[in-house]
Amino acid sequence: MDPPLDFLKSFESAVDVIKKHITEGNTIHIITHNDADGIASAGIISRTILRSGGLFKTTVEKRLDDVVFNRLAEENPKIIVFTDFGSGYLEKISQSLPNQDIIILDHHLIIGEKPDNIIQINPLNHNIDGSREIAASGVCYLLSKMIDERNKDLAHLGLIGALGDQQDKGNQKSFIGLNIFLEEEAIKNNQLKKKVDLIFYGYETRPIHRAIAYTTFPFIPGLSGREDNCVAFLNNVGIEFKNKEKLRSLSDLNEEEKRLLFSSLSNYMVSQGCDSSSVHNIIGTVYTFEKETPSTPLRDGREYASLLNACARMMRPSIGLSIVLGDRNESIIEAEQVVEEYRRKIGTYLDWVHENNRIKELSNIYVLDAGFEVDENIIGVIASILQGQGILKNTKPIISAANSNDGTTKISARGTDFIINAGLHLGKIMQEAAELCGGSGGGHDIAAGAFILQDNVEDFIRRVNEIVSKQSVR
Ligand SMILES: [Mn+2]
Repeated sequence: MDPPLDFLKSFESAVDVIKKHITEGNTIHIITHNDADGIASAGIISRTILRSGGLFKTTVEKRLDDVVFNRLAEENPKIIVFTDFGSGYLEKISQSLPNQDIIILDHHLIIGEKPDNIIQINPLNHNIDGSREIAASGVCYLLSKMIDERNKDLAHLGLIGALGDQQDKGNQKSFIGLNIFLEEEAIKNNQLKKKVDLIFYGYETRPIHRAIAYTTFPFIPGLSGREDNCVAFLNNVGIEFKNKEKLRSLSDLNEEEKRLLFSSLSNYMVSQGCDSSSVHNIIGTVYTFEKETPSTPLRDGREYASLLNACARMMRPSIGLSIVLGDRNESIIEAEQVVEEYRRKIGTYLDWVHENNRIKELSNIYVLDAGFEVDENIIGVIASILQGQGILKNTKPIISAANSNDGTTKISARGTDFIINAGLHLGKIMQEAAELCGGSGGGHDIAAGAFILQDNVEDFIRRVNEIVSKQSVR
């Protein structure tokens, strides 16, 4: 399926503007969001400019606010490209940065009318579902290929954001919509191979117990992050994780062993209170990046996305950017250390949530108010994991909150297919509730966020609970 013509046409002015600035030798400033999609997006654009002989400067931001806009206005670059955010801040961007070319490459909720001095590429303007059918990295890939056809070898990188933003919403965790177009291009270029199997990271390359322990989505209580428990689990169900002295990977298991592993894991998850849909999530489409070295975390598309996310969330985005730009030396070693710390942090936070019974159930939402106990950069990941475990009811979204040291609170909201079908749009709910509390919010229907002042958290939660009951058509 090719991208619709009106969508492709919307890229033309951006292509011209970027080419012009490359030719004139101007440094192209890229500002991106601090998650896997943001890093992949900025990486694709940076690599495109680099290949075209241009200059770029890439910075990663948690959010767009006056601090960022004032700094950019002061630097006064000739061109700024916003990737994976921007559509929620059209008016602010236009007013704060009137003197330069502005390009926005985004797939989030568009708030307000687009001012004339901004070029915006957003699938939502073309009846394409930006939450499920293409991520910002996919938009960046399409732009990259239009700047130079030879960049079609970056198609697989365009899918990293889709995996990071959990757009694998098709049958057996496959892609839908325009992501399939990218997938086909990547397969044609021999960059990508797919198959349906157990979904644990490092399917071909990692010892089984480690593959299970290292996987963040789905997060299996007691096994994820716990190599020791995974070894005990395998011993218990009678699956040899060693063949003589060689550790076996999932691809070494025969069909019968795979079935045994699946049914044992399912039974275990059910005993832990997980629902059937989360159990099914351990099987899905595995995306292998064929040109990456088998022993590295970049070989598996989901693991690559998770690694970039870790770099972003642990405030080391430049490591992730170097990797997308092509560094396969120092950056990999550093990234693996960051991932290790990140995994440990997530485990500690989840233990804290469970031990202290921190999830409160209100009439229409679940609430996790973590105060200062969870890093604001990681609260969204925690909300996604809690939501994906299938222990909470799928009829209510989870709204999580973590305080920052600057007096604000980061809110992350995560929904389920059920509540989206019931008519909820979390991005719009975050926008409305945040505005009523003097903050700002937005995002996708199924995953969204907001920033508010710490004093307003209670008020905000109360309003969200109210708006959910109004918006829902249940
Ligand atoms: Mn995104």
